[in-house]
Amino acid sequence: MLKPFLLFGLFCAVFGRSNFRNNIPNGYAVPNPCRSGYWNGVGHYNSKGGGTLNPFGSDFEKNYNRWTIALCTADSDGDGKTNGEELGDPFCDWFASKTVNANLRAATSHPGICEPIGSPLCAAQEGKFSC
Ligand SMILES: [Ca+2]
Repeated sequence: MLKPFLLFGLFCAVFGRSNFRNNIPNGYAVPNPCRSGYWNGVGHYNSKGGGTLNPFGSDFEKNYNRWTIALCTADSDGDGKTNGEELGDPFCDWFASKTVNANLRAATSHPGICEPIGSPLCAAQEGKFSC
C-alpha cells in the first residue's frame, strides 16, 4: 500500500527538483556566487539543492513554480537586480515552451543569493548558507 509513496519519495530524494530548472531561463547555468561553476539548487541555499529555500525559491514556489512577468521583474534576493536581469531575461519575454528565445542572454548572477556576498546590502543572508 505504501510502496508507491515510498518510491515517489525515493525518486524525489534522488532526482530533487531539477525539473524546476526547466521552468526558468538559464536554469541549468545559474552562476555560483561563491566560486566558478553553477548553483544547481537554484531555489535553495544549498548549491546542490534540498533544504531551506532561498528568497527566489520561495517566490518561485508562491508563483506555482512558473516563470511570469511578476517573478521576472521581482528582486527576490534584494540585491538591486531583478530576477530577469540575473537570469538573462532582461525583457521578461522568455517562455519555457518556446524553442527559440531570441532575447535570452547568459545568466549573470544568482536570483536567490544576494551579491556581493558579505556586503552590507546582503547582511540579512549571513549564516544561511556557506560557500
Ligand atoms: Ca536580485
